[in-house]
Order: sequence, then C-alpha cells, then structure tokens
Amino acid sequence: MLRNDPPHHTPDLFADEAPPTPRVERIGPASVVLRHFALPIAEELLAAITTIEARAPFRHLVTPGGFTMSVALTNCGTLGWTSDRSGYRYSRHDPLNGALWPAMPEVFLQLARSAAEEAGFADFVPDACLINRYAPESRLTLHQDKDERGLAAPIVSVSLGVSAVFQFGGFERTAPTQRIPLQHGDVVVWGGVDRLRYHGILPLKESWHPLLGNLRINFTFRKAG
Ligand code: MD3
Ligand code: FE
Repeated sequence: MLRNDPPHHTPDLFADEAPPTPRVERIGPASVVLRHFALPIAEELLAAITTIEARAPFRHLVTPGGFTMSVALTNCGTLGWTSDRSGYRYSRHDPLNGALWPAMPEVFLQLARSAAEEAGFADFVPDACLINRYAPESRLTLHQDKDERGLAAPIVSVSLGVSAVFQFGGFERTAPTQRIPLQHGDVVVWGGVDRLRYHGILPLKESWHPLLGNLRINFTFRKAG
C-alpha cells in the first residue's frame, strides 16, 4: 500500500477518550450498519490486505461496456469477481497470472461470521471477498449485485480509511436513494429482501486518514458459489 505523508499534522483530540462503542443502525428490513465494529482489528485487517495485494495486485477492471472502473479491485477466497469485455463473473483464478486467489485470512472469516451473527444471520461462511480501493474521485455508480449463485446468504461489508457516502436505493435504478456515511471501522450487513437493492458510492472526497492516507478500502464477503 502506498502512503504519502500527511499534508499537516492534526493533534489527536480524542487520544484520552475510550474507543467508541459499537452501535447498531437499521437501514432496511434486512440490513444493519454496525458502527465501529471492525475498529479494534483495523490494523490487523490492513496488514492482511498488504499480504494479499503482494500476490494479487489491485487493478482497474474494464466493464463489458468498455469503461475502465475508477475503483481498483482485488480478491481473496476460493472465488474472485472479475470483469472484462466479455462480461462479469466469479472465477477461481486471477486473470492477471492464472494463479488461485490468495486464501481468505482467518481474521476475515471470523469478522464476517461475527458481523453476520450480530445481524441475525447464523453460520455465515463466505467463499469470496472482493476488496475495493478508492482514491479521491473514485466512485461506484448505482448497481445491483446479482452474480452470486445463492441470494439467501447475506453480504458483509467493511469500510477502512477515508469516509465515503453510500447510496442505498430501491429495486429499480431510478428509485429514491438514502445516503449513508460509512466511516473507518464500520461494518454493514445486507440480507434477505435488501440483497437486490441498487446501491453505489458517491465520488470520494479528498481527505486524510492516519492509516490509509487519502484512500478508502472496502471489502465485501459473499457466498458466490
Ligand atoms: C447492498 N461496494 O463491491 S459495500 C460492491 O463500498 C459494492 O465499495 C461498495 O457495492 C463499496 O459491489 C458498497 C456495500 C454493499 C455491497 C453489496 C450490496 C451493499 C450492498 C448488495 C446488496 C445491497
Ligand atoms: Fe455492490
């Protein structure tokens, strides 16, 4: 991971305070935000991502329509999501080098399982983890996630680094959207009826986070196969 030096040093006004306690916010009939849930293990998660990206580097995929995505992506787990001119799919191999995707670290599996459990989904065992990296101006336009085989399992997402605004829509692209800020350490669990809702991320604002510089990382756990 590339890190630049911060433009200036900001004193840590909260250095003496206890870390924030996790909070549960319901955003849909089957979806919750678990505020700060991953905060205690954030550095461990980032270390695991550094190991993953050494074998499976972040890359900007091309969509079937011929656009290059502004978000950079890599994967770990048995299945990884990729895209090219011929379509979107889950694959066991990294198309960059033909190797299997790096295995899912134990700390990822534990986090996915405990977050799903907290949201009421027992025994979640993901087989795919998509890792998205946002630089300033990167965005994800409204889309549905429907390449996974079973839609019964939830999706668990973890946000690290710079905050972003998540858009949570309806079942048609034109339906109204809620805007939900996602901060470092927030975990979101989506399941059931919310699984096929349109969603996206607004263009990332230039900002600074002590662990990730001007970047945001979001990783999502899925049962894809
Ligand atoms: C709601 N990622 O990778 S995570 C994606 O922050 C994706 O990088 C965004 O959308 C990000 O596909 C949002 C949250 C997310 C993931 C999947 C969902 C929300 C979802 C599937 C259904 C409904
Ligand atoms: Fe998505």
